[in-house]
This record gives sequence, C-alpha cells and structure tokens, in this order.
Amino acid sequence: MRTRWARGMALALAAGCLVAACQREARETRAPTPLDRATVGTIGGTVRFAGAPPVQTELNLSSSAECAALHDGPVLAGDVLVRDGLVENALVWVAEGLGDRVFGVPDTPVVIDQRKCLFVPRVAAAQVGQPVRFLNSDSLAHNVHGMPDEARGWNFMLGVQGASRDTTIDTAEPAIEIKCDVHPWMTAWLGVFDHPYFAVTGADGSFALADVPPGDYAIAAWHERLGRARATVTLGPKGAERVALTLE
Ligand SMILES: [Cu+2]
Repeated sequence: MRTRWARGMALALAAGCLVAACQREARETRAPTPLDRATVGTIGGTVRFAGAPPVQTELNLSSSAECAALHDGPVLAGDVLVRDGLVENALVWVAEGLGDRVFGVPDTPVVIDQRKCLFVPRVAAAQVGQPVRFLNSDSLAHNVHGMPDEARGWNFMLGVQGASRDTTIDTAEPAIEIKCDVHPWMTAWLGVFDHPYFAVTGADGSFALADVPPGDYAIAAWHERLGRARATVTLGPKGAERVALTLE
C-alpha cells in the first residue's frame, strides 16, 4: 500500500513534469512541418534610424584593474552603432505569419564569448532549444546571468580561462538581457525565437532571412537603445522581397 508520502511525491513529480519537462518533451517530439524547398524564398532588407543617433556608452572599468589593463584608451559599449542611418546589431525576426508550423532545432551552438571583460558578440540570436555556449577567454573569473522575462533564467560562473558552459532557452523571447555580475558594465542581448527566421544586422544595417515559405508576414526589429520597428511583406513562391525597417 502506498503511503501518503509516496502519493504526495507522485503528485509533486507529476505536477513538476507538467510545468517543465513534459512541455519540453512534447515540443521535441513534434515532427517538423515539411518545408517545400521548391517554393521557399528570401526576405532581406535594412534597419535604419532616422535622425541623429544617441552617443554610444563609454564604459567605466575602474572597479577592476585587471579588466582596465586589457584596454588602451576609452572602452565603448557598442550599444549604438549607426553609420549613415544604417543600424548594426538590431535583431530582426518574423513576428507573424508562420502559423502553427514546427521547425527542427539546430545542434550547432550559438557562441557568446567573454573577452577583454566584454561579451562578444554583444547581440546574438538562437532558436528555442538550440545550445547557447558561453565561453570565458579571459584569465579572470566572469559569471553569466541571463534575465529573461518569460523563460527560465540562468546564472553560473565561468571561473577560469577557457571555461565554457552550454545552456538552452525553453521559451521564445525577442531580447533577453545577459549580465556578468562581477563586472556590472558587461551586457549582452540574446534573441530567442521558435523558428529559424531571425537575424542580427551587420555593420551595413542589412539582414537576410533564407528558406522562408511563401506567405504574408509581419517582420519585427528591435534595438537595445533605438527602439522597435515593424513592417509587412508578402512573399510569393521562390520570391525575393526586401523590407525597409526604420526604428523609432
Ligand atoms: Cu565579468
């Protein structure tokens, strides 16, 4: 006969399974929706900022002599990189139009390094369930503190040079802030999406989303300092459309 304790444990395990592991399992076991390779197309474009952009932040590393010694002169955050109105490091993604399609999850990790007491890259993106690998390339200790609004957060040390640790994010969220608690100026942003149609804009403000099925889409953009933008686009079979997004 089961004791009250055993029944309680069984219930607790069942409840825990419902809220976390079982959801994850359910997602992993859903077969990806077949993609008709003969009709997919591309959505490309640029992200712009109208007017004079704010000045990027100059970081104060004075609380760590070790970090300060790794740099000559002022250290800029890279939080506003705009050239001729074209915005680098904006996240761009398909926000609507994919319906209930299910996508395979890449095994290849997205790598975010901690180098010279900065996160490199500052802005990255991954798919839900895709490994995100954090590295420490410095000869001092960093930690990695992910602070999502929706997904489960994480916080771990990378105590020695060469240390690395993978994590996965279980819920889509356009921009998760990541900090190092040891060095308060260290910030990165990670976009997490439940499909593969996302990008981080390059130095020329451009992005490209490949292998997109035909359809009507809303495309969204986000930048940590410069705001958001949204546009709609209709992609025909084997189409190649361009979208202009202006942040505000
Ligand atoms: Cu650090």
